[in-house]
Amino acid sequence: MLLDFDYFFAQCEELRNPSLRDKPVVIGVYSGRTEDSGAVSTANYLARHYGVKSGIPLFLAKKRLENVDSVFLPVDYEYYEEISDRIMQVLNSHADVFEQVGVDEAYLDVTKKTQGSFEKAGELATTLKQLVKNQVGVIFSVGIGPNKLLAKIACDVNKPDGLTTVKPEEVESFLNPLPVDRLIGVGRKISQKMSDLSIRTIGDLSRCDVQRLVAIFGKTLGVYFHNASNGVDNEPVKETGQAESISRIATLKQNTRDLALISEKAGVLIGDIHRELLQNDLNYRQIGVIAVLSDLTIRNRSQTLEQPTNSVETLRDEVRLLFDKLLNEETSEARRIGVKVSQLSKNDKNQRQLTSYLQN
Ligand code: DCP
Ligand code: CA
Ligand code: CA
Repeated sequence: MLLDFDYFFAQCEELRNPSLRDKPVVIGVYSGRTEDSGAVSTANYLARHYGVKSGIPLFLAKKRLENVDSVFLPVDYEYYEEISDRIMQVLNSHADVFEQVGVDEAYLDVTKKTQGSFEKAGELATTLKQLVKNQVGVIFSVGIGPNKLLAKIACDVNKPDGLTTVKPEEVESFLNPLPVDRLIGVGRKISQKMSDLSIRTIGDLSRCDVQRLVAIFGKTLGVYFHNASNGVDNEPVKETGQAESISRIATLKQNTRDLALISEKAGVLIGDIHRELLQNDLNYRQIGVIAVLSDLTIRNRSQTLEQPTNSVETLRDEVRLLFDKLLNEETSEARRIGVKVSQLSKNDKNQRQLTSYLQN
């Protein structure tokens, strides 16, 4: 699911000053040149009724709100980030994988938590809306879909405070009637170009031959438009701030080819790595070792497991095998050795907590 906070900067201002709620509120980035030079950062939905929206010049917003009891405020990023952090903290623990995007959006992969049920995902979204409203006071919209692309588009179709679910069997009928510019990457220029080719809806685009799209837009964009218009997107939700890997390296007391000595040193590094995995609730799937040889050349070996794990025994066994292999394939002594785990993923133990939470 994708969560996008509604009219975010303006909503933050309403939060600290509730008397703004029944007035059009415009947040401006003032360039300082003249009193009204600059652009609208965002506006609340009341102001949007008057045609005020992100990106338009402030003087135009003033004109559109002439004779209306409205409020213009300068951006206060620090405050908005503080609110954003509080919301993200509430959301973070409720996903298998949590990915913050910018200040006011987050993707939550909830596939495992909901056992793949779109109904349960909908219930979870409702719960999260309630939690954030109670704990922070902010409303947001949610899109739920079989992938990031659909979650994002679904989120945009009903705002503010929306909740839109697109199940796999609904993808086609959901996407087809939408205008092409709902797809990320279709801006004014491209949408004009498509319109010249009589491609106006996502359905029109999906019926285009992929070779033709590649010929017109180039390989990357052409293939992307083809896939996106057909609802195909394989981008995984990536844990925010999660390290790609955890590694440790150390210098041996003396240069050696003795597997026992190397394994002993590696054991210390493995202990450190394992502690960090546990602290961050992470599993690893790939194990790598590195050796800096006596002539200072560097050698690597790695192994990918069938399943992610956080087992320290597996790590120890695999590291020993990898160093054994490396030594057998080299003639020099090792001078420094390193151990690395990668393909990290969140451990599932929150799953049970959430299931019981939903049942209570
Ligand atoms: N923003 C900005 N300038 C833009 C677009 C956005 O400064 N041209 C800022 C202000 C927004 C925030 O980024 O509050 C989030 O952008 P969104 O596009 O999500 O817009 P809003 O949250 O304001 O509105 P919506 O309810 O449509 O999500
Ligand atoms: Ca938003
Ligand atoms: Ca946004």
